[in-house]
Amino acid sequence: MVNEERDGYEPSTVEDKWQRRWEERGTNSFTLDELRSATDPYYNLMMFPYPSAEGLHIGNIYAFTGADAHGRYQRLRGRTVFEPMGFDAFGIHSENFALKVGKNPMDLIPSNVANFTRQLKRIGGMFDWDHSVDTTQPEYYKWTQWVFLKLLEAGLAEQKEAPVNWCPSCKTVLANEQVVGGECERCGTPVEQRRIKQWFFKITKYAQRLLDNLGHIDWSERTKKSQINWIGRSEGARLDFPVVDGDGKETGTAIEVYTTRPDTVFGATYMVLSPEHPLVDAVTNPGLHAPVYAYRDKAKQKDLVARQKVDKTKTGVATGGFVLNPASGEKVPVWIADYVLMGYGTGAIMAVPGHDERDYEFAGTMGLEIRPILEVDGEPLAPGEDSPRARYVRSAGPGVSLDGLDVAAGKRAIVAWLEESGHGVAASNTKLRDWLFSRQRYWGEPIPVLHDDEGNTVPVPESELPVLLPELEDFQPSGRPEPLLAKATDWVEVTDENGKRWRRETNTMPQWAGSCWYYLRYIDPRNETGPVDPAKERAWMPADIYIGGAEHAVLHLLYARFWHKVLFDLGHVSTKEPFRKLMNQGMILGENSEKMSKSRGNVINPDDVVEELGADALRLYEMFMGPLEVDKPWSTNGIQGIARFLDRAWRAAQLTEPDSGDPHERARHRTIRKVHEDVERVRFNTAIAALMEYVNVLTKAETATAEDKRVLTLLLSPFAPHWGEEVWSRLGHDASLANEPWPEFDPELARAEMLTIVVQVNGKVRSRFDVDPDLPPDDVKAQALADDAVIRHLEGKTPRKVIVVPGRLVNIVV
Ligand code: ANZ
Repeated sequence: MVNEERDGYEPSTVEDKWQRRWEERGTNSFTLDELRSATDPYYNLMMFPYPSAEGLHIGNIYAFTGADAHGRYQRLRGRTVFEPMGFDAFGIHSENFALKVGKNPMDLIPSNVANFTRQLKRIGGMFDWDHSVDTTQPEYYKWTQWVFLKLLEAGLAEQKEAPVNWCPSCKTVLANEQVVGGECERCGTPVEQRRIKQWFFKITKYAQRLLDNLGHIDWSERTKKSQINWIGRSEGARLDFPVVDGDGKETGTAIEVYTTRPDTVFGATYMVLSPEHPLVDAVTNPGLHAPVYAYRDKAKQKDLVARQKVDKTKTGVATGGFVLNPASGEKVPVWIADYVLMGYGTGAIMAVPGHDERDYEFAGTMGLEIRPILEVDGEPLAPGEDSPRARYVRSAGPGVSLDGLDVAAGKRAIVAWLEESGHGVAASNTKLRDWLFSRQRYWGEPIPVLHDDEGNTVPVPESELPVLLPELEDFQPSGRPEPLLAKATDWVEVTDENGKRWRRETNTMPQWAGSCWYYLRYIDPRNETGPVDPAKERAWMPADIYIGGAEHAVLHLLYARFWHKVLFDLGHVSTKEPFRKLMNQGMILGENSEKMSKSRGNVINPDDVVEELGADALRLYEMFMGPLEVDKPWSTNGIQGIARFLDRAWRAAQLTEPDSGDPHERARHRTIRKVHEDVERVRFNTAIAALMEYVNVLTKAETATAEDKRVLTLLLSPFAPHWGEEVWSRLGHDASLANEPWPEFDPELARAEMLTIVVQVNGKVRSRFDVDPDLPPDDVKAQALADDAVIRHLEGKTPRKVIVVPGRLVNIVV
């Protein structure tokens, strides 16, 4: 293939050689002293991979290469860059694979890790292998268990029986975050609801801070939004509806509801209790016990997420009981329906079918009264609709009237009246639920607590950590909620020094545990006395940038922030947030923009690509495909073009000096400026395009100065590090280019020659001005429309069309 044309550039030998040298010279590893004393530290963190048996996929390589190019750039800029790598190896993926091949995951993981390490070294990442972690190693999970004990001590871990999501295919419970549209996030199986005693972390206590601190970190808007929505904070009121008997007399009990729209109380024509609500028995008319109980039993089997869907056909049954609407004094019927959940608000709602869509649908199905109480120009608002012009009607009762007010005023007035009259209080709520943390599978960290026969639970003393995961021969999940570890009877039974017998906790931690704090352990992975040395933690945290997949927005990223805040409160870390800046890379798609998958047969194997064209071609190609955050299709032609570009650049670095002067000075400074500005914004694709242009300039001239070669090599090196080192050494340097300074540009020399833009109004030339050739078309257009002569010729009319011909012309049609 292309090798004959390569003029001596032979990627496989060059790449092998430099990978060996980096390792021998410790180019990318830190000593302890360097770690402690770095004056300008830059913690370049990327989401660590789970080491599957298949090896790294091209998407992993994409994320890691983007992060690595960024890290290499920061290093050339003079920062001390820490770029660790590790393995997130507990969890159901590894366990299922182990079951499939009939081996213990303990025996499989090391070979997967070895294969991943080989591949990661092969792509030339600047990884500091002396600071690697593997979450399944006892010296690592000892500290994961330690964090669990800290949460327990702080009163943030509790065991309780509750309705939970059960995935019948994964044969374990799931956290709410793992249920997407009623299905298991991992395998797509509809989840079932079960009542089982489980471990929960009280993440809800941190909801407000998890929200508030989003304002202080530089994260993609998309991810922030996902967290805000997931936490789901709302403002409203809680109000009491007294229960009345058949004659309308108050029984002394009241049912409290949570509503975000207390102002719509005059439109509340019925009430709905969650089937699990504790007052269902008390309100149900004895004659209706049979249908009410039958409905309740059926609801138990449904999962919580499916129950909340707006478009789901609503079901429910009347209890025959009544409550009083506190504002209107009317008697309204009480129903039970599964669209109201026990775990949210108070588990009871005032139903306002005139304005709430779900209530509207339910009322329609059940023939209940629909009473809109907000109108615009005499027309009622539709359910779910909002308008600043809406005013209340039919909203007056003993003690309060909202008629004629707008919504903002109505909300204030009703809350004031509720509080004054004692019918209710202003209240807020969050959708976030406590984090269900235990799992019934084998391949996870044991939870370090002991239980006795009387139901007491005690932590395993810190000195006895880690609680080692026992080796189980048969770890096939049973499908019953009893955890697998219960089978390890020798391990489960413990006798303490007083002869008292205990049973070990047999639930394991979920796959999210190890990844909640690995970025701390990277800094100090061999520490035996604590999770991380405080001085090193202070030097390196928070991570300056965190690059990884967008799918972790409300799973890993929420959990890690929560653990970090707890560790901060307990004085174990010095920063409130773990990750200062977050970037999400896009996906690499198949050649036809479809997802890559084994079943489609369109998976690109990175080993094959590296074998054929070299790691640098792969790296450079992936970075050239487009902005890091965007999804983009793979192109075999594209990567071959990039391999040829590396050859051209190789030859350019060997061109002879010009006879005199510095003919490419301006082009060189322009290139430095463009590459610098683009790389700074993580716009690698346009930076690479600028380097291609520069290589064309040199190639055409058939000359290059030493300075041209120095600049080209350094600028290209973050993307093609092996190529860079080889060229650098051939230019006569002994030391690695990784510690060289990043080239600087002179703004005067970097200024591009200006282009003259002609502006036409209705086909006639009316003005001219000069612009920088890099000015985006929208800015050129804006400048044309702001031009004095143009404004005169527009005579106050609005242009119908503005056409920009880049670099030449703006045509305005009025
Ligand atoms: C009356 C009303 C009128 C409501 C209206 C909304 C619109 P967010 O905003 O998501 O927090 N609700 C309260 N508790 C519920 C539960 N346990 N299960 C299902 N729905 C529940 O939602 C708050 C609103 O969701 C509450 O405000 C309540 O309906 C409903 F025009 O009360 B609203």
